[in-house]
Amino acid sequence: MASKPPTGDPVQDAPQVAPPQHAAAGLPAIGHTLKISQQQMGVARTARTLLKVNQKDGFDCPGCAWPEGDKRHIAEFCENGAKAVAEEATLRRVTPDFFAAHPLADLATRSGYWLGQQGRITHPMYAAQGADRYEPVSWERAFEIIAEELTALDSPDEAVFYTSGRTSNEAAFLLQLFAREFGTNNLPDCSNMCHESSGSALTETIGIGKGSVSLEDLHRADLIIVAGQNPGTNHPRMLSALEKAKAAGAKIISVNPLPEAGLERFKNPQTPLGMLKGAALTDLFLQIRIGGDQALFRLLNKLILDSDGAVDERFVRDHTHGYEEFAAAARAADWEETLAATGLERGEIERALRMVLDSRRTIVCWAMGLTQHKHSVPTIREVVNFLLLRGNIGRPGAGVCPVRGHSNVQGDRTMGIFERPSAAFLDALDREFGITSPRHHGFDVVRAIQALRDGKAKVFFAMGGNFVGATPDTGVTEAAMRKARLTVHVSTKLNRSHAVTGRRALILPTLGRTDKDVQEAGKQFVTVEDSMGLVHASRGNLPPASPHLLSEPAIVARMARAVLGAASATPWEEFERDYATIRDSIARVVPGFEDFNARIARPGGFALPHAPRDERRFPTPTGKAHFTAAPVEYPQVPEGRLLLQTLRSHDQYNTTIYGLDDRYRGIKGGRRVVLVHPDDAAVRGLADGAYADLVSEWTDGTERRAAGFRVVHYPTARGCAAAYYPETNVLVPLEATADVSNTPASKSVIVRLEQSPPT
Ligand SMILES: Nc1nc2c(c(=O)[nH]1)N[C@H]1C(S)=C(S)[C@@H](COP(=O)(O)OP(=O)(O)OC[C@H]3O[C@@H](n4cnc5c(=O)[nH]c(N)nc54)[C@H](O)[C@@H]3O)O[C@H]1N2
Ligand SMILES: Nc1nc2c(c(=O)[nH]1)N[C@H]1C(S)=C(S)[C@@H](COP(=O)(O)OP(=O)(O)OC[C@H]3O[C@@H](n4cnc5c(=O)[nH]c(N)nc54)[C@H](O)[C@@H]3O)O[C@H]1N2
Ligand SMILES: [Mo]
Repeated sequence: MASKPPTGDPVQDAPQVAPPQHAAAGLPAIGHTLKISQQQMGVARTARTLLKVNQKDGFDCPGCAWPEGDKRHIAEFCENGAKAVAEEATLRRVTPDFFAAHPLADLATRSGYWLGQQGRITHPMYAAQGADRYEPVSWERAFEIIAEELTALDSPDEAVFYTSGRTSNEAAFLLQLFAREFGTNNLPDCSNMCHESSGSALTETIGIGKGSVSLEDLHRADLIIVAGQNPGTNHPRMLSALEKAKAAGAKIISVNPLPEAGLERFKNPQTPLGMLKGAALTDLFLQIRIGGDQALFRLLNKLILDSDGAVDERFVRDHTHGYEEFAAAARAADWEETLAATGLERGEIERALRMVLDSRRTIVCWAMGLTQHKHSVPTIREVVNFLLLRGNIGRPGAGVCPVRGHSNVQGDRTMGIFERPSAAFLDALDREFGITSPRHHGFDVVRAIQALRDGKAKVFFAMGGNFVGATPDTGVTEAAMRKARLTVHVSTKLNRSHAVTGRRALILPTLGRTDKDVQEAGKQFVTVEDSMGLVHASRGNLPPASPHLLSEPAIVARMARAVLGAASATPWEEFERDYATIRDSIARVVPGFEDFNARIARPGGFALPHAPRDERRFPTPTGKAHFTAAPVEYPQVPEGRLLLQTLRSHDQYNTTIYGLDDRYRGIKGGRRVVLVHPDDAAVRGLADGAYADLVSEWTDGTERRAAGFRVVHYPTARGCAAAYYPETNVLVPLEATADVSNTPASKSVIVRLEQSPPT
């Protein structure tokens, strides 16, 4: 049997602190996996479900987007994947009785942890204007309400359709089609807060916004640089790939303000020796200051240029553009400035350079530590410069590896979930469906919040996710959302976004990855694309959490019929009846999906084309890869302030909180902690265990406060601090975004710490 969810709230947040660990996975990980799984699912369901994760006949893990190798283990999942599965396959239920007992005002006082722990939502629910709680509503009525509000708008651009990255290709394709047929490109998605900076930088420089390496490339690399990423927690299966690469002789450089346990040593739970000893992963740890990466790569580029024979001149000549201008800028890189920006020592950078020059095949992997800064796009462009210099794109064992977050965030974008779609994509869509898609760009996440705030957007629809929980400037965002005429959330579980609603609000409960999906034409499967561009099928096998759930494709199809009515010639009914018909349309609209249904039937799926990787062809306007030469930037932190990064603990999936521990960092039983270097804490008179408010200071003179954080003396880089998201979203100003990509700069928030009495 599963155990009962927690009842008391606020859940006691009383962090206990031990020294950080130096290895990831191993036996404690297995024990923790089974404990959490059994609390949610009971013993039998745990076994039945976990054995299907990432198998060729099973479902895609709803955790991260790391690819599966071709040879699969019986247990092809990790501790955190298992937790993601347990969250979804839980036996706990949120029924209409629950909503009767918990008015909206009550839900609004609950923590995200408490809300999520209540279980799967079983019925469509509606909060009418002025109502104090949600009540059950029929699906027909729910779609009527959406149609009423959408058709009453002055312009289709007053509606916003958000997507979180778990949505299948099929559902994503239908949602963007519906939005465009309705008349708007307002399709913000979680990617806007995540890898948008990578997409922007890569599209401009190599012509495609996706990573260029496969798992085999990682296994073959001489040098892997992991910058701004914590795979031990967020992509645990990546550690197996790093272990394999090391066994074949690769070297690893970690670039991070924090010493992350997973990158230090990995105890592979799938091999007996691994369990016992574990493999050391990192050869060189560069403990960089937050935001110092562009300066680091710029200097490395100068040093490469200065080293005889280090530049791959033939590649540069035949395949690149803009070299001279870039080289001039790189030659001007300055040691002193770089040391100040990075906080590193000269000897460390020289060691890194030797490893770079010794490597014939180099891969750079990165995640949020590189993408969520004001200067993230130029930072990632500098990484591209670094790889181009030595010809490290478009050959085996080398390339760019942005490691994606949500399990289908990359696929959703491929399917057209994008506020700035290309004309070619829209032309193909219009041809297939006989529609005229709008050509003007739509709102991304931050612009959608601004539009809601300013009364320019009035209906908000979310395909999954937790919009108000995940976005910056919580106070501003929640007020903006409350101004909407209607908010609609297609969800599996409760979260903050269900408590902070527009005047009318709907919750549409849906099937998850683990649920069996049966439509008129029989049992259905969906497809997803992983971080390396492999597309494969995902089949749930559990009886759905409730008989009243609809699948995501069914919800979009029915919404479209209710809103567009007879005016639409799109076969929405057929799409709902048989998802293979959706794939037939995708095959005609999206390049790389030709013959989709036949190719997806092969076990393991297929790889999407990637011109730089496959043929060393760069689909940029010049047909070449572009060197770029932006000025070097790094955060300027005023005297007495710290640079705060907002990151994930080991027991959370974005805004879904599995538990209150962060095992590898030695934190237990609480999330309101701030990690500070002991010397920085001492200067402020903050003992380990003291409590402080975090006060962010923005350039317009405004301040934002998050109160009552336990100070933890921690070996982070000097001048830097770290605390968990989403609790710290309140500190990130809506206008603090990355240049070009407009991604919230949630990894570089200037804060001061004010000692506060313990709470
Ligand atoms: N279990 C679990 N898995 C997940 C998620 C989850 O929440 N839980 N989330 C998923 C999603 S959507 C995503 S996007 C990914 C996120 O995966 P990550 O990007 O690994 O997640 P974060 O916790 O944000 O960690 C950021 C890392 O970058 C480092 N860092 C911060 N600032 C800088 C900097 O300026 N320079 C450098 N070099 N490093 C820096 C931090 O110390 C930290 O190690 O994980 C995905 N997988
Ligand atoms: N300060 C700060 N803010 C950040 C970040 C950060 O590092 N720091 N990271 C950013 C990043 S990288 C991301 S990706 C975003 C994440 O933003 P989101 O994707 O919006 O947030 P999640 O917390 O992943 O969404 C969880 C909710 O998704 C719903 N859900 C789960 N599975 C399914 C499903 O199968 N179908 C449907 N319809 N719903 C489902 C559940 O109701 C659950 O409560 O947050 C961003 N915000
Ligand atoms: Mo993400």
